[in-house]
Amino acid sequence: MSAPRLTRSGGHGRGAASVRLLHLGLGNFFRAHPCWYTEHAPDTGDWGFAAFTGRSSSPLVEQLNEQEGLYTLVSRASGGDQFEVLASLSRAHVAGDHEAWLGYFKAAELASVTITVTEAGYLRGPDGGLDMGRPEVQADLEALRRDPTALVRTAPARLVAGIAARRRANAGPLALIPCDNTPGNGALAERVVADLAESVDADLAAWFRESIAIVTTVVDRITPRVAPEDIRAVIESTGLDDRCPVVTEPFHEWVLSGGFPAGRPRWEDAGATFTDDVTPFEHRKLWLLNGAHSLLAYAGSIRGHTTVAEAVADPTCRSWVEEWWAVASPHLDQPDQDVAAYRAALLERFANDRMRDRLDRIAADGSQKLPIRILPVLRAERAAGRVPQGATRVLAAWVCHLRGLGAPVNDARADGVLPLAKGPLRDAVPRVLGHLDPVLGADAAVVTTVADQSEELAHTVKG
Ligand code: CS2
Repeated sequence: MSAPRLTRSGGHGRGAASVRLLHLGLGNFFRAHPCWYTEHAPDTGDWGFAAFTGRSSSPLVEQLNEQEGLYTLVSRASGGDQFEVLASLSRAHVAGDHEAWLGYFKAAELASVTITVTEAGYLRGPDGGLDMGRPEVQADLEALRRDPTALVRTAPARLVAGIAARRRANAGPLALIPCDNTPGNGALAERVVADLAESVDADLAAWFRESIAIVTTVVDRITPRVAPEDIRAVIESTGLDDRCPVVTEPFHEWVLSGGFPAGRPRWEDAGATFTDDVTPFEHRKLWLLNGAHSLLAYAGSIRGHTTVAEAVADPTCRSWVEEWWAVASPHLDQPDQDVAAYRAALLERFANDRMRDRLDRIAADGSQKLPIRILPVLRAERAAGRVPQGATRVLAAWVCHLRGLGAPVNDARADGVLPLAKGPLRDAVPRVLGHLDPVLGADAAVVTTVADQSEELAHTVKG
């Protein structure tokens, strides 16, 4: 007999809570993290999510709605899996359901909007503000000026459209909670939304500043892509046919700073940390976890590995991770023993070989990731007169990746960056580094070290 489909009406999970939380960027991370924290808050029954993808059609949205928002979270430890049905997602929508999007904003019960659109989704220009020169931003701006309820496509415009709808409905304040893995994500989201709101209507921008509380967060939970065998494992273990499970690690961290004028679930009782300043947590996570991830993604895939666990089991890659951590750790504002414990825990997380977290997932969008994961430490080291080999090696591995070694290039800025990496290595390195930061591209000591390490890395592979 075939397994019954996972659905609320089939008696699984619990009833859908009314929607008081809205999410932009429905994907695996959202389902493994904000949904998990909401599920584990003691008042979970009062807090349902409605979540939207950025796409006009999405098999995931269809599957989730067939399952009435339910899905299985597989928490994958090195010793075994735990299966849990999460029920905090009440409704899933495609991007084109714009009326529904505006409808949620108009409802006074809506308390928070969480966002995961990746750094690239904020469409920032070189000055950190919204890049008004992009055709898609211009198209959305014109549409909003013509009709604030018109269908718009970019994340900043969708947020502005929602905020305008809330203002017209006089539905009161709410919190905007970006959960993207980028420093100062609150200020970043605030800036691009304010820039667009200002261009649409100065009164709207003023209302946004008064009424929308901005929350800054640090999020952490490694969430690999789901493989077909994961779907089979869920059916075998739970006896339920779930077409869209999520696999994640047991570890999770959420640090938040900001106000919640319309209330929020008791996420602290699920383990979230509320603080005045997320910066120390942010640096620790972005530099130690994500910096090492990027190093493994490029250097590890060049050395023939497919997953993080395989790469970190390679003594050469592992020594490069330790070398990067030795450079980065003294710049953290935390007691040495805490940093040491965090590093030890990270090694265990990376070594979890049941996760199959693919390096090509992490290799994507290096042009966006390296400036926040590696460059702050590299700049601090240069200011102290040092050329930190542990940091330059990550850049060297990225240069090799752009030159065709290891994981395939998949980068939002590929058109700009790939041509720079072509040609003789010693000409390419200053161009690529200059794209990340003109000062670096002109720094002879860094350029020479990166070029030497790139040669060494390419040679290790051939040798
Ligand atoms: C990874 C992150 O994609 C990447 O570059 O480093 O997705 C990482 O798995 C998460 O930040 C973990 O919280």
